[in-house]
Amino acid sequence: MRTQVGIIGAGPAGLLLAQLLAVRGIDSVVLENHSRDYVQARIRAGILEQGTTDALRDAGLGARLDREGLVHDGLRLTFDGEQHRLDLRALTGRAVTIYGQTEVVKDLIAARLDSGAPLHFEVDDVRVDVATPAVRYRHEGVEHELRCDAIAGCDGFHGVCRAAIPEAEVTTWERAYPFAWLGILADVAPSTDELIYARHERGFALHSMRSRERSRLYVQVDPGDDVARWPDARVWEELHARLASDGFALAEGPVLEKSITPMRSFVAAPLRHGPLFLAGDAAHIVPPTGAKGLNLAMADVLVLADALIDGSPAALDAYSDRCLRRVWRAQHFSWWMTGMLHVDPAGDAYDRELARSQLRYVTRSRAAATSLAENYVGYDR
Ligand code: RFL
Ligand code: PHB
Repeated sequence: MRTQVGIIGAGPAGLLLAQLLAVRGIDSVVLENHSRDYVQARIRAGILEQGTTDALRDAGLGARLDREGLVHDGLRLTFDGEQHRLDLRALTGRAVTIYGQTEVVKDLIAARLDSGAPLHFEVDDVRVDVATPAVRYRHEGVEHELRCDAIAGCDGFHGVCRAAIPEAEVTTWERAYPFAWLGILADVAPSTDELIYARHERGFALHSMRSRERSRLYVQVDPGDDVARWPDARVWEELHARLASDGFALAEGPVLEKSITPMRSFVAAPLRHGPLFLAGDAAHIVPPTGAKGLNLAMADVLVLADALIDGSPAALDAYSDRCLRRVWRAQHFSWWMTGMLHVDPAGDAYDRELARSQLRYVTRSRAAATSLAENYVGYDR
């Protein structure tokens, strides 16, 4: 078998890349090791930057997004029992859109399958051969070899592509955090019209949503914590305490899903090794506090699609550095938001006062608010 671009991973990065290439007449094969149902049900990101929604529309995927996406012109910060509003639109001219990653992935998979272009689920034992270049894998018990001009490693943080690059040729940077997020999806209308990020002495909390009927909420927990120790009543009790502010009332509802996500920052560079290009979580991850992971993955493949379509050595060479500028800005922003909003269990009173001072600053100074806002809506210069 032969194709122009072998794409490993049917997450947002791999699927959008396939779509962008198809629109421009470049053929690809997408290989995914999980099932379609599993990939479509994985609850993750919820916030799309304007650059991401524009890209989805340009790729012909705007119809349901425009019908069901909720445009948010602002966000809320709650600390010391007070809620403050940041007007993203007034500060930056831009907004963000609530549209779940599950929905993005469903739309992309439907578009791919409707077009008849190859997307194979439940493939096993994917091996990357950079020298040939080729991807070898097993599907329904049969061995396959896929020869390609380029390989796109869109297989997430735990994929095989990054590991296919010799260790001596990659540099990595990493930061672990002394906390994790416990997230719930609740069958109840959101108690707020915009996201609330809260810092409380008991830890961080976030009130997000998936639609006008479904709420998505998170609380900071210990990294080694277990969902079994978090019955619904305990989760709601923490959310009530941490999100509390004058005039705010949190409505409870049936919990449909509950899971714990560890938090980490990570970058591997360069993003290119010969014909192999890493994109999205395969190359970099951020803690979710800045809502950047999905948007970075989409931004990478927009650059990669252009480079592959151009095909010149200069364009392909420029891919890594072009992406890394944005990636490092998002690394800093996500690390900074995380530090400001979480409570470090090993931190002291000095750390607490620094975080409170920073929060007062971003809610009172237009300059500081603008800095937060322009990073939140997506900064690409
Ligand atoms: P993905 O989504 O991990 O997709 C990789 C795909 O590759 C498959 N795969 C393989 N396929 C074939 N062979 C192999 N050997 C393979 N190994 C793996 C996997 O099954 C999978 O289908 O990476 P991608 O495409 O780079 O997308 C990245 C995003 O998923 C991620 O950055 C975001 O979800 C992060 N994130 C958020 N990002 C935002 O922009 N805004 C948010 O609000 C936001 N909230 C979040 C988040 C991530 C979270 N979790 C659970 C980590 C909230 C949470 C709780
Ligand atoms: C979400 O809705 O899942 C979400 C929103 C904002 C974040 C992280 C996650 O910063």
